[in-house]
Amino acid sequence: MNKLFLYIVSLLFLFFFGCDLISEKEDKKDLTSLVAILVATNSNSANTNPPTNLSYTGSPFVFFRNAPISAKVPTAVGTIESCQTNVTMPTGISLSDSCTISGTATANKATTLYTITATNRYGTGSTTISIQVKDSLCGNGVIEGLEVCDDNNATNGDGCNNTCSGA
Ligand SMILES: [Ca+2]
Repeated sequence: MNKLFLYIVSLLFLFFFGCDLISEKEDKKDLTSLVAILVATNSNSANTNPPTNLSYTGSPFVFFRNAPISAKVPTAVGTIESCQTNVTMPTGISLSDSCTISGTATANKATTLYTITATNRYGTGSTTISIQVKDSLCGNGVIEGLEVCDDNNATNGDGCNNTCSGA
């Protein structure tokens, strides 16, 4: 009788202890899921930043008339949803909703400061850049705008022609 009782108690003990082990495993699974959710939520919180630290590499910019520019893509901490400039961009140059500056300037314009303001639902961020639009000068020794070559002079037949468009 005692042996049977002990046997039953042992079985019950094993049963509950076993269940506890399984449920502990489940708890660990839940904890892992919870951690994953927390990490995901935390990384999403980066997207709740206003677009601060807005910055362009290369300012002050000098654009050459009639030469397409390489797109100027800014960096910012938060996502940029819309963009504005306090002064109209040079003719032919556009500012996209993501604050990318691109296009081909078609008219010269003296050096001008532009305050670019990026906006999203959480706030704004601004930076000031300088842009000048001018003609390239053939014969100054610097390859500018649409020039193919520039040999420091405007003499034909000496390797670079007088329009700097070739030999
Ligand atoms: Ca030149």
